[in-house]
Amino acid sequence: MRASKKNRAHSTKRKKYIQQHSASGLTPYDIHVSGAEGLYKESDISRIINEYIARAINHPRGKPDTIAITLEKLRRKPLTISSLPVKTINSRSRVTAERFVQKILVSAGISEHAIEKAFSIMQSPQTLRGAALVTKVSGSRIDPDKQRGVRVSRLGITEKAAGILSRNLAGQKINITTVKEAIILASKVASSQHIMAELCISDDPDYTTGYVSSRKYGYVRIPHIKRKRSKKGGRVFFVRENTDVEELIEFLETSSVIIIKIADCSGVVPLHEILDSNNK
Ligand code: WAQ
Ligand code: MG
Repeated sequence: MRASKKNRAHSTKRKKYIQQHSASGLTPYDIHVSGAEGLYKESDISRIINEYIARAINHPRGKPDTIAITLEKLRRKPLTISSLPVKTINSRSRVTAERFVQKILVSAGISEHAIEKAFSIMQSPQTLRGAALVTKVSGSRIDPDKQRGVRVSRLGITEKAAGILSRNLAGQKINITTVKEAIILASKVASSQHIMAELCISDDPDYTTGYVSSRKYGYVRIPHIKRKRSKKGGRVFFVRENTDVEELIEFLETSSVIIIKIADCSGVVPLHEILDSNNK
């Protein structure tokens, strides 16, 4: 599902674009409101579509004027993976949150320069619909469509694994869709050997917890990473310098991946314990 609304500041350019490209849906002059994707059984489709529509209509980023829904039959069996272990760091302000992000990313092999680049992409007033790909040392942005980014899709979780994940998250009082979907996405992303780490800040104005994830340290939740009421946010995937971009985008956007096994979910953990954990 993807929901958008017209950017009133660009209505003339938008009209022109539609005429020139005979586009009926999203143009570069629309504002991204919300999106969602998953792998589902046929018998669940109508329920999920209704849930997605309700979400799009009642989204805190505003009322969309276009909602597009695409359904697709899987052609191949999905690749099966484990979820990342989940932990929360005790950041109490934006300053400490950013410092923790910095420390974890540097320990995961990301350069200060690449981290600065990631923050500057997320500070931009135009939120992307997808994620930016930034090389881990030189900090270059390598995804081809700078207005869109790369949208991770074809990802899901089996019913059994979802039940276990919900139970684990409920133990930490964080069993909400936002967290579950983010863990599923981060786990697919981290399963790519091209990607060393991910930084995510929600674009929802009320949601101020973000995360840093990596195979090395798992999914680390970072409270207070953004100011309340800000609509800025985004995702950056830090990739190896010599990444084959086309191959990576193909994996993220079109290969189906499903979570069948759930890793630990711990509560609040101090930074040194996270840095000592080193899963792989
Ligand atoms: N693929 C790539 N990028 C995406 C995708 C996707 N499927 N979905 C969202 N993004 C990008 C896009 O730039 C959005 O602006 C940005 O991420 C934020 O998306 O454990 O809600 O859906 O408490 O607002 C983190 C949960 C929640 C932390 C993240 O992201 C926790 C969230 P949102
Ligand atoms: Mg959002």
